[in-house]
Amino acid sequence: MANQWWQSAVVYQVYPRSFQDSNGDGIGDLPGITQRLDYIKQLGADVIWLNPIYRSPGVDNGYDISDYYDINPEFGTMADFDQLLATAHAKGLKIMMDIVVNHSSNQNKWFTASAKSKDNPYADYYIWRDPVDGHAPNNWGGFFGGSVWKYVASRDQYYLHSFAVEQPDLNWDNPQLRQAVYDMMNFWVNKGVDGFRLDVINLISKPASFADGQPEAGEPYAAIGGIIANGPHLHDYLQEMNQQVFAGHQLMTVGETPGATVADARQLASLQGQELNMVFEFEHMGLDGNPDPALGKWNDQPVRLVDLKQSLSKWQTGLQGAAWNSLYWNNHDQPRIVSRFGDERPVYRERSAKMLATLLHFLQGTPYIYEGEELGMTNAHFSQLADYQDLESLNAYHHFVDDEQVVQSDQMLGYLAHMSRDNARTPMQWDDSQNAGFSTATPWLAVNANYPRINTQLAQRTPGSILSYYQRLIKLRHQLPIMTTGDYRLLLPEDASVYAYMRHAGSQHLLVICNFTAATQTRHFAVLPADAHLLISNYDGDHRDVLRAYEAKVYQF
Ligand code: ISL
Ligand code: CA
Repeated sequence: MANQWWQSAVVYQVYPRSFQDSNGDGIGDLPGITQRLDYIKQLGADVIWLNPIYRSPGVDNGYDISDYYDINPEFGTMADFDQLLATAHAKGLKIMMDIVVNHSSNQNKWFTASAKSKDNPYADYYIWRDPVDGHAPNNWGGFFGGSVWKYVASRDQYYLHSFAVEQPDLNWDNPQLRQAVYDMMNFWVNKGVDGFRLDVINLISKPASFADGQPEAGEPYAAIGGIIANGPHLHDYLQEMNQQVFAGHQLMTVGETPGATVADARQLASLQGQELNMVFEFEHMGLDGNPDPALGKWNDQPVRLVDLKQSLSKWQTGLQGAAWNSLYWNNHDQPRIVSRFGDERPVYRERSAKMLATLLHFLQGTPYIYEGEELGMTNAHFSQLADYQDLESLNAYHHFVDDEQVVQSDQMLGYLAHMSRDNARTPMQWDDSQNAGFSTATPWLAVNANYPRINTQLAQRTPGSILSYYQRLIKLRHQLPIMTTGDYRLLLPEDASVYAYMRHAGSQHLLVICNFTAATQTRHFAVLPADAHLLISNYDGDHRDVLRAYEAKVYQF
């Protein structure tokens, strides 16, 4: 049995900038979210994860925080936040904050003070190094391209930034910085928030040595991700945070941990509860990356189903009984799943979206739904660079096309259309009115042109919609403990077209079968008793061994 509330919860992720604009400036905001809480409640979710809403210059859409104690004026005021939290709580919804403490904005007062001199109270809040032979201290390159080092004349030193230049990394080896972070988190706990999603939290402890790394062939810099993840004091710092912030509260905590392995997660998200409740792992999000490692995620090829099974199964069995999984297909950094692992063509979009939902929601762990996923929202299909806002996408284009000249412009635009983070960030599609009911003004990022046929109003009126299917899945999860806690066993590991697995709890079983192709497939499952009950399916009627295009079905016995 699940014994923690967050184990049987379902999370709905809201990207505030793109959810609902309430004051006609084209930017989603907190009052807009408050207006739409009933929609999330009707979906059946228990928790809302809010992407960062703090004061920020917005270089990385709020992941560059200039004041951790204040609200981004584009999103509203602290009173609007208090109202959102109180209204959510009154409806039985919890709110999880996104905490970004691997780095801050360079406009944070901690940083402006730190940059002034080597001897002020904030001097050691960031990671400063002397020049080496008049150059940057080493050859590390950041997540968003370029060197991780930026020179500041007032200190005659470089600071480290794993992401954009405007996102200096905080120095977690400084106990005062750590205390300042815990105090800030406690400010939000004392307001009554219900949990935290911790941005790139496995990067906070930097390695002892800052020696050069090995760049990929043809690249000027060594990618910092693999160098700084899982630093020597990561677990110490998280245990300290747990004691100083989480202990004694019924919070839900999830760490974003790019590059984390099963072994890492067993410690970070151990059921013993000394660090975090769960982590976001990225293995299944990296399977369709470019075969050329220098190009990283930029690719336009589909995932191989066998790889996907292998990866998800490794995490299911690897954490079973020891730690807790978070389950997701989408977030604000990933392309839309129906366009990525499903089939967005109009005849298959609904079936394949429901098939993917079935696969995910019957796994062990806590499911996360990203806004619009429950409608089967698709990739944006932007065709020119000017359509994009995301700095990762723009930097990558300039790096590979203009600077390195290793990718042709058309090819890179194809990669962006497949993988850009902006695919997830187009405004929520509420109805078929102008701007999809998101805003009365021109939205900050274009609305997907398909909103007249993909929107919540239409989904609510259409029996059998993807939305209604998500409602059913969530309801089932709340009713059937086996969905949360049952053991997982993969069937047909080498099958390139059908993903099938079982869940077991005592004498109860579930058999989950998903056809990942548009072709009819025939598979016989000897384990299935003749009188097994069909619990849910994305088709009417059941032909047992026959699987229609993107058919998904779950038997209970
Ligand atoms: O977005 C990615 C791949 O496209 C990742 O490399 C991402 O940068 C990484 O997972 C960290 O993401 C988080 O921190 C970033 C921020 O830009 C992302 O939106 C956030 O989810 C820096 O704060
Ligand atoms: Ca607004």
